[in-house]
Amino acid sequence: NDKYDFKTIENRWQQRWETEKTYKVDHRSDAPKYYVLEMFPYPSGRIHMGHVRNYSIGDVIARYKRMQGFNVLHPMGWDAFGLPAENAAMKVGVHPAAWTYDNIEYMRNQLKAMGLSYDWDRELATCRPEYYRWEQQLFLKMLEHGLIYRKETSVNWCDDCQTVLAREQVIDGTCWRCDQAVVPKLMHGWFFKITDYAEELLNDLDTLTGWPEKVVTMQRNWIGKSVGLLCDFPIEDSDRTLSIFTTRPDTIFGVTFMSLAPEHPLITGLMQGKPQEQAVTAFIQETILTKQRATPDQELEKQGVFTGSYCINPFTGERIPIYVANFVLMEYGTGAVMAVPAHDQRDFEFAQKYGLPIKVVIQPEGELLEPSTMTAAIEEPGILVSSGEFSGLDSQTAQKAIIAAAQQQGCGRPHVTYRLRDWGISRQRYWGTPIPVVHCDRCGIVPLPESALPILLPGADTATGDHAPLHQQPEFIATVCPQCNQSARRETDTLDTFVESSWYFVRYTNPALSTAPIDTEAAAYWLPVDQYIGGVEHAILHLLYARFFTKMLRDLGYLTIDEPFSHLLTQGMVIKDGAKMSKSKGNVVDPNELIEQYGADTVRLFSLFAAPPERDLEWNDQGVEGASRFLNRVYRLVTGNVDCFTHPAAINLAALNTASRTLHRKTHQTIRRVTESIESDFHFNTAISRIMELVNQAAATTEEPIDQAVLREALETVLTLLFPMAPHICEELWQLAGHADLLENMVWPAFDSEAAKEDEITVVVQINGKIRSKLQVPADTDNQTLERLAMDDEKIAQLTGQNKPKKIIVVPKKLVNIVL
Ligand code: ANZ
Ligand code: ZN
Repeated sequence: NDKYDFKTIENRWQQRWETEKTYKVDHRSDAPKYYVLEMFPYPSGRIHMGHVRNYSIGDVIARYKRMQGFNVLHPMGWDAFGLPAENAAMKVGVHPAAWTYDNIEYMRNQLKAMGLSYDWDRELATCRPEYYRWEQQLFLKMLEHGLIYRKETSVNWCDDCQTVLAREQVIDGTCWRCDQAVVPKLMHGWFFKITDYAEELLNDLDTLTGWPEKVVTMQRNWIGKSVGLLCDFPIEDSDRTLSIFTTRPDTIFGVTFMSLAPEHPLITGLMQGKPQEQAVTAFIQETILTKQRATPDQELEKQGVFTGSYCINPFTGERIPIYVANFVLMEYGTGAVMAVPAHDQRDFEFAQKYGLPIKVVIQPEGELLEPSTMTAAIEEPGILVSSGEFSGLDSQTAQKAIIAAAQQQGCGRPHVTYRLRDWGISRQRYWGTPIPVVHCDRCGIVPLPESALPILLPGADTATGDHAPLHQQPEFIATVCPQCNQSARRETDTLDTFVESSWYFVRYTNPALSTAPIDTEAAAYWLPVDQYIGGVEHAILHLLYARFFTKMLRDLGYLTIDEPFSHLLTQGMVIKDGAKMSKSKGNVVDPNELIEQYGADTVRLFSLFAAPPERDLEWNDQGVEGASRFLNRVYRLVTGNVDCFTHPAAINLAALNTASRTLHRKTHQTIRRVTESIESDFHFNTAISRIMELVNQAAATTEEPIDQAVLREALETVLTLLFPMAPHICEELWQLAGHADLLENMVWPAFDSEAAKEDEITVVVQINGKIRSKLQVPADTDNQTLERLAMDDEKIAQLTGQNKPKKIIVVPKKLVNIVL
């Protein structure tokens, strides 16, 4: 009886999987396909417990589906561009490329030590020219199809470092590196027209029935569709109009002022020559600066200033003062708001602060609103008052009527707005995909021909030399215009790294293809991803961008699907001592040390057993010990009973003693329950509990001897069901048991429903202590069911008639006594 030597066992099988390329797959197959994908990691240095959990879940699904006869695509790669590499380069003085490739090397070995069933031939790293050159080609295709444009936006600029700073690099308004004050700077940037797809991205959320409802809702809110009225207010003493967007046209008679975004283009004209001009200019500068420094979700105190101009409400003819306000966004609607302080809380606070009138035009049921006593806006719909011909209508009817009236008067029209903005993809960084265009003084912006690709990142191939942002690299910049052959400048922006992760799952379907970005045939076979697994922190941006890319690639002729991921599993965090595991909290458990100490199978098993995948996993050291003890137990059980495997597998049911029948039943019940637990939301934790129960039963000492065929069936079942979770030990024991075939190639067992059925027992039914009937029921019938069955019994029903029982006493598995 040998000891469970996980090190030797795991090494042996990992080597074999590697040399035999066990998990290599091809799309030319008659088998049904299954594509399981875990969000690929950023090569930060080492894997952490979150990775372990994520990949263990994915690996169980991959192995389970393979055993069910699917042709399973399970790839792995590296989301390898990004800022941390540049930061590390600065901190420890290595080239970002060297840092990244070293990390990939190290982390790949860590993943291999976990025994994950990836098709390693498909491994990709987004920082390799073999990947990003195709991204550059897709960029050119999108440009050609009008899906990309350039516009000027304000960025955070450090004059000292001559660089654009990301939000997180601005600390209290100063540069994180040199402490210089950050200034706003207008700069041209590239944008993807994701808003062209806003409506489809919204509507198709309804088809994502395999996604967590929470994630669907987050996406819906992010897209943020609003339906309302676009209305023009004529500006006094001018031939121009001020256009506003409102979702509450029913409140238009309650407008008492206008609020413009500080960036609104009409402001200059409105304040010109007015005594307010200086104050307005100062306010605008101040506001733009504060906004830039605030974090995106920071709530700013409402502030504003009067421009000195008025416009006219087209419905009432009233003069409306025009203000500039810090809470109005230029990028939403028209950048101008008709303010209704009685019915909008922001406007209410603004009106109170600046002493502006409040006019009630919606009456909620039962109370009469009086502006002077209101403490907050009443935002609920109601009945219109003081609204001319529309008074008396309810909000909903009035909205339609007012939109129609505006249309008729020619001052407005129905309008739909989205919160979703176009996707700014320009980064002024080194470690990213160069954008393949040149700037020519004669020809303007000229896209490079495909034959010029890839535009290599300078110095990345040798991992030496300059890794400053490209706009600081004159040798990179100098080029010739492909159109006029005269000297020109290369674009120096690189792509947002979210672009790489928007289509990597497509490239996995044929990552080696050297003639096109996408193998349409392979993609048609493998896509969509059947199961995607990753952290909920990617619930909005990454998933939205990937969905956008899928639709866009479909329209460009590369794909035939509308949605990339049919099922999504967002796994919970790994926490320790009540907090997320992180370096800064100092509560990190290193997976490597655990694998060294306990083996990969134990670590996998623990991470699957400790919690259902969608919930947070609370780390505890005893849990790992427990998983280890269990695998040792399985090892002893199988090695101690190898003789049973020489016994023929056929079971002679009629000849079984009670103990053998019980084990046979338990085996089939376990197959049923484990399969159900996996099928229903991948609840591996309950699946593992069931397997543990079967192991207990198989190891239990019994009075009568266990039939050898039954024992063999039980042990083989344990190994087969446990294989997806702890593949090394199961495969090893399968071989020890003398099997010629690999467990790897076994089919997931089907359960025999006849065998899984509990034995029937007889339960006596009494009325007032006298036996009146008998029930034949499964032995595991619970008390409540027994009561119900007793009351429903024909004889009992006759005898009790209309009498309600005073009491029902149940003696489990024996009798039911009804007291009348
Ligand atoms: C008048 C009004 C009266 C409004 C009322 C609301 C309540 P959602 O639903 O999020 O789309 N708004 C429009 N453009 C804006 C901008 N650029 N920045 C800030 N606020 C803006 O919000 C639409 C409402 O937000 C619009 O309807 C407008 O205020 C405001 F009792 O118009 B409402
Ligand atoms: Zn030119």
